[in-house]
Amino acid sequence: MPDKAEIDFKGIVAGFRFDGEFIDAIPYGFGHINDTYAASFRKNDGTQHRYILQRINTNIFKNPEQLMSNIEKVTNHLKQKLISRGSDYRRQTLNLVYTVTGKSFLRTGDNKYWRAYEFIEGARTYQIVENEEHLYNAGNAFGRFQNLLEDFKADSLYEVIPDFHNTRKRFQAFSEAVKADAFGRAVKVKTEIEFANKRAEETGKIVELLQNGKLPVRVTHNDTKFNNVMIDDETGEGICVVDLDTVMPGSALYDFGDAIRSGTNPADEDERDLSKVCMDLRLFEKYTNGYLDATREVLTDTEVELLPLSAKLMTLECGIRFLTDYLSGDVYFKIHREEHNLDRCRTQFKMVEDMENKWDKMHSIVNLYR
Ligand code: ADP
Ligand code: GN1
Ligand code: MG
Repeated sequence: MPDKAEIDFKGIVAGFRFDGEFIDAIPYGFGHINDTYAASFRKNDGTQHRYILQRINTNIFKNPEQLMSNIEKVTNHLKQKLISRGSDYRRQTLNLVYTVTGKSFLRTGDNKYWRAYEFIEGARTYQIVENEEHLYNAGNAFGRFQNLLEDFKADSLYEVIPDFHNTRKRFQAFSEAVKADAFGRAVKVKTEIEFANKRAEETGKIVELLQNGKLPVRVTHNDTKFNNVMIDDETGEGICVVDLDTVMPGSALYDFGDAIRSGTNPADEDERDLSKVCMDLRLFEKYTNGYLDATREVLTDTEVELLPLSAKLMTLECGIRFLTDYLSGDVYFKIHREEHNLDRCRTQFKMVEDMENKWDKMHSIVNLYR
């Protein structure tokens, strides 16, 4: 996160159609990619309210205008669908706040890109699951999100990060990083490199089925971390899916797998005490039930059959990405301490191992829906 003092918030907020007088903007959330702030305003009647203000990470999203075009289209689609169902679109989808010139983003003089959303109050995101019903509800929310986008035209979206979940290509990039060993770190992570290498063959399994038409291409979220769904403070329901940067054509398996990776670990993603890290089967069951209760009629039998594999491959892929970034000098994911990416890699690999040990049980849970 950049030093707050360096940012001209007054100038930035003046560019948006915000209601009221700007009070302040404070860093918000725990994302690894963008810089997120909660911006507070005072209205004429004295009441205060907030907006989410985000600086888009243009090191990662090279074409923010295409990214914002995707988000605009997707949120408009979600809004229309929710309105037609009589649902509360102000809380069940992100709502962009436009700039004074009517754009979905503000480009500042220093060539930074900013966007804003209405703040969803009375709900929050969690880094780890505190209540297992939340995980059922998160699964259901991502499932409903998938359903609402069922009739959205995939080819109207830009592929903002090509091959985002192409696990095989992620493995190739990792192998290149090992070979280059630009920071002399490979020697420290021999065990992790070996762990990934042993599973190289498996990395192409989902991507190949998608490429040869055995799995359907759908519009998917692609970053279904548990902290990307807002949980209602009162009802505990998963009300709104956030973080739409990576909405692209993909596989429903990417979304399921990534959610299991993040939601079923009772510990933090960067926990150093690996004895605390596992893939909790009870949480797996909760998410699977929530997700399949919303999507079973939409998913093909092949998709359902491959749900456990997707959990393993998305977790392996994420671990490989953290390890690649560690080997490359921490250029992608924000880090807050030395070896942060290595710690994150280790939790992911521990989970992969745990899934391998619980393989049959994971299948038994999924098989109830087959
Ligand atoms: P990143 O891409 O960096 O992960 P997110 O878009 O996920 O950024 O936002 C970071 C956090 O901000 C989320 O985890 C959530 O807690 C909060 N957040 C995002 N959008 C909203 C919103 N519209 N209303 C309230 N909180 C939000
Ligand atoms: C990033 O933005 P955030 O923190 O929700 C990353 C995901 C990873 C995740 C790992 C655009 O997600 O792909 O799975 O970190 N997002 C991008 O925590 O690379
Ligand atoms: Mg996020």
